Amino acid sequence: MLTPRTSRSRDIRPLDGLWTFALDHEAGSRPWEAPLAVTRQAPVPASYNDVFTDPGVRDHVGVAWYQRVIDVPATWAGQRIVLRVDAATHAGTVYVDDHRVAGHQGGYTPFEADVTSLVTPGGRARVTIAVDNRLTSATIPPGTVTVDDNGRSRQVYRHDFFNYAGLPRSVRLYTTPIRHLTDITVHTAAADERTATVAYTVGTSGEPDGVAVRLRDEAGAVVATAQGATGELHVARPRLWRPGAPYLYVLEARYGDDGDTYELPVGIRTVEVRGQEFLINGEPFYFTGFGKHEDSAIRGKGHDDALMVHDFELMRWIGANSFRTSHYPYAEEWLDYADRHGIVVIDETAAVGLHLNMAAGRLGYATRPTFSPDAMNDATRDAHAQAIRELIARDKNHPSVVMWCIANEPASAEQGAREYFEPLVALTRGLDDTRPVTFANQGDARYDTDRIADLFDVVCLNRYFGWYADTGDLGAAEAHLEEELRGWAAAYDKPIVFTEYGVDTLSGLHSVLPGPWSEEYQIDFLEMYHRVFDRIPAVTGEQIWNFADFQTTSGVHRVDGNKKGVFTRDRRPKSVARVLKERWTAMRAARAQSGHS
Ligand code: GCB
Repeated sequence: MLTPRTSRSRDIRPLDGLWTFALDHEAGSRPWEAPLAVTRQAPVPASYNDVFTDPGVRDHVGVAWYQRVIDVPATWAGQRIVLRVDAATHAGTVYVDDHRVAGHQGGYTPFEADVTSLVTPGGRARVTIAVDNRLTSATIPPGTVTVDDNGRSRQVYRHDFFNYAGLPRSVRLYTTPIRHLTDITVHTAAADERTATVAYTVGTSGEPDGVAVRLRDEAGAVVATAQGATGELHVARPRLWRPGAPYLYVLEARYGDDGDTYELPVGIRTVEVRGQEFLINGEPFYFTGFGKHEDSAIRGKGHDDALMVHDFELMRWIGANSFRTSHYPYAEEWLDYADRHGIVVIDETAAVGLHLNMAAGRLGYATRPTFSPDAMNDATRDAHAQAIRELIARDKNHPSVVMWCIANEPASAEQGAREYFEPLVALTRGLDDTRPVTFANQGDARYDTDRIADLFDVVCLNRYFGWYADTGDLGAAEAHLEEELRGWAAAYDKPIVFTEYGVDTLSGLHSVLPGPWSEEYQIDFLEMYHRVFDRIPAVTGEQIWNFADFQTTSGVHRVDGNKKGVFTRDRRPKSVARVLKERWTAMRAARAQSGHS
């Protein structure tokens, strides 16, 4: 799938701004057939939940409606016109005037509709989008909707971040020529320093004749050309895309002499797992950074370029070289920026919460099987497969993406986990055999009880010794962490990346005797983990949970959200930030000295 970009053959009209907004019960039947009453207006891109002061909006379960009138430029006559929604969380149905033009399930990947025959250049059209935030066992992430005694729907889900909904990313109208490019896939390989290969496949709307591609370097000079819908570009003396030192070529694809043109940024790099090493361009890479969220006050998961650039800036300041898109695919702007600035990304699907019995053994709960017909079932797996397909279709060409993470903390020690995951891993590899595949393992599934880790290339661990277990006892936590890590390192000849470890920390709470929630405890906790990591060579990465405090559902475990951030929700550093900056900056300097990126 090609992300909309302008070119000499393509134009874009953003549809961001204020849309008329109504909850389902306020909208009447068939709201797409007439103008909605302008009682509320909701901003796009933004989640709707925290924008208004009405708890009925914040806690709404079900469909909400967005509507606006669009002007179609007269200059677009003779072009193909496409309406694209970057994300409708979690399901979207789109109408142009009275016609339903698209329906999509999955809240974090884009979808689009060819509306050429429904709109008139120089005319107007009414666009209506229904957004449904309900999570069920047939959605990713999964959830359950219950109805309480008062007839009110309630949404249950098994992840802690708030179930923000709406249109959190851009909506756009764009054009292509009628005969147009539909897709581009590139795979890069660098045999040695003298030559690299960019293998490409270009999809076209009609017969694939008249396809030409050329590769330009950053100075604009053409370094390779080829003809045909598939082929190879050979680049002499390639400049590689490296973490911290990115280099981007531009692949320009043309379809017919005066036809469609599309420019795709291309980073030449390789990724490989060898034994317990993670190699980028053949060199060992050690991940430093964070699990993040798309999350901020008021706009919820709404994308904002200023906030994004600031987050990247804070990551650069602190010495992070990577992040994981926990727990869903982020807006494409994140990946474009990561490509441009040399930040490494572990790209995750929205498969979070596939676990009914988290910590049940430890807490003494009764358990019921996670992988069963009335919980995570065939419909869940079908939705999960679709989530993988759409993630890879969208993000396959980003050099910053070095690994697919297909789930966060599934019940991987439970019966049925292997049967559930085996086909999904095969699907992922079938779609992209150039990147390693992983999942983030949860503490109930140890090296001796996990049933699926061998299917994957990298062991990613989320651990909370010293917080949820051994609370306040860092001595015991250190022993338990080390014992478990050594177990994984001995059992699996694979790299281990720590994808979560962290403690809730109330910014401003200080203590001479560091206890949980204090800033001092966060420092002691992270330093303890780092001591252990440094003793175990199989550990090839540390991504702290979380980059910033973020909003969660309300409950007895959280006070206005999850406070495990190294930064507060408004991006102020907690004391630990300087400690991390020192460690990661020193690690970066040591790597640079040894010639590694
Ligand atoms: C986890 C989850 C993450 C939570 C975190 C926590 O294991 O993967 O989504 O936010 O723990 O803070 O409890």
